[in-house]
Amino acid sequence: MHLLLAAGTTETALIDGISAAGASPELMAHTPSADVEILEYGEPVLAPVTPVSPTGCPTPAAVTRAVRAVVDVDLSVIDAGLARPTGAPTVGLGVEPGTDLRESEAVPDAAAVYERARSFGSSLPAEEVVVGETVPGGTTTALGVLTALGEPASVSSSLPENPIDRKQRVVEAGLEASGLEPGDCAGEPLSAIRAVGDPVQPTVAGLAAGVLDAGGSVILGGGTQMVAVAAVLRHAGVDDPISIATTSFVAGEQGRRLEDACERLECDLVVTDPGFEAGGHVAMDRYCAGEAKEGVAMGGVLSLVPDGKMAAVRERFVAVCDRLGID
Ligand code: AAM
Repeated sequence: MHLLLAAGTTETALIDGISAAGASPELMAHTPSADVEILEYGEPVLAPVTPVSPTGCPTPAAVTRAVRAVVDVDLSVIDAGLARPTGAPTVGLGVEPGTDLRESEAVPDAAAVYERARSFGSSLPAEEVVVGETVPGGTTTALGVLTALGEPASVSSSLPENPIDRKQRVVEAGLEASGLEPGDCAGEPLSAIRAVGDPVQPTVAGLAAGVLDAGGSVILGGGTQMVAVAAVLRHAGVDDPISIATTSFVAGEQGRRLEDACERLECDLVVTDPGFEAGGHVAMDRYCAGEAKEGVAMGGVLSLVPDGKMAAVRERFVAVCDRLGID
């Protein structure tokens, strides 16, 4: 199995109270760079911090790293607009960080990014891939794109209390700054991303479309951000089978809305519970309390864990947390 992880940034994450994918807004710029180092090496190398929420919940990258110790998963990281250096090897597709979605254009070159990612995806050996993301603020830009496309828009959050009203106000401001009404971008998904999305979205959608073009199959590893990517693909006319694999934390929070979205977009939905309530570790307790929930392909790779191996994943997760100094 091959994991394609798109790592990027959007200035949308700097909006007060919108994200917990980092201990502070300044540190959030490092989160994707550190996440991919944790996937590659088990700890940050060039990045100055381990991504934790303001209350100390470790990044889902730690879970994905733990799964990689149990299940064979090749990794390619695609630079989808990193704002800070990373010591992990990355594929460069010339993707720039995204601007605050309240600007008139959040991702000016969304269409070109999609095409470059699609071309890269189609050049890979045809196989089953998991495509994942790390982009703080990504659930807000997911709300933006779903709204611009006129899709029912329900998104999750890295915070235990989803600041959904705040996100809706941000998206309203973004649509207004772009001269758009909800639904105006139906059938034009790259215009939706250009106006109110983030650079990881056209990268993930393009990679998925390319892999499908080449005869491979795609698991979108993530929660509501991947619902937005699936909507982008469907509005772009991609009609191949797609599945979304997420965690029980997102599924539990979203309930029927997630199932309805997947039905509407004709995506299979796979939900995996890592059994963290049995863990007895502070990091697992935080996930059970609704922090972080998903990200960095956590749900995607958890779906690959064979029956009977989840206890081994939890053990490895504790070891990863120890190495990251989380106890
Ligand atoms: C990625 N790295 C993370 C993290 N994510 N490190 C710590 N906590 C997380 N939750 P929001 O829109 O609330 O910012 O949530 C989306 C982000 O949370 C994404 O970056 C996702 O990969 C996850």
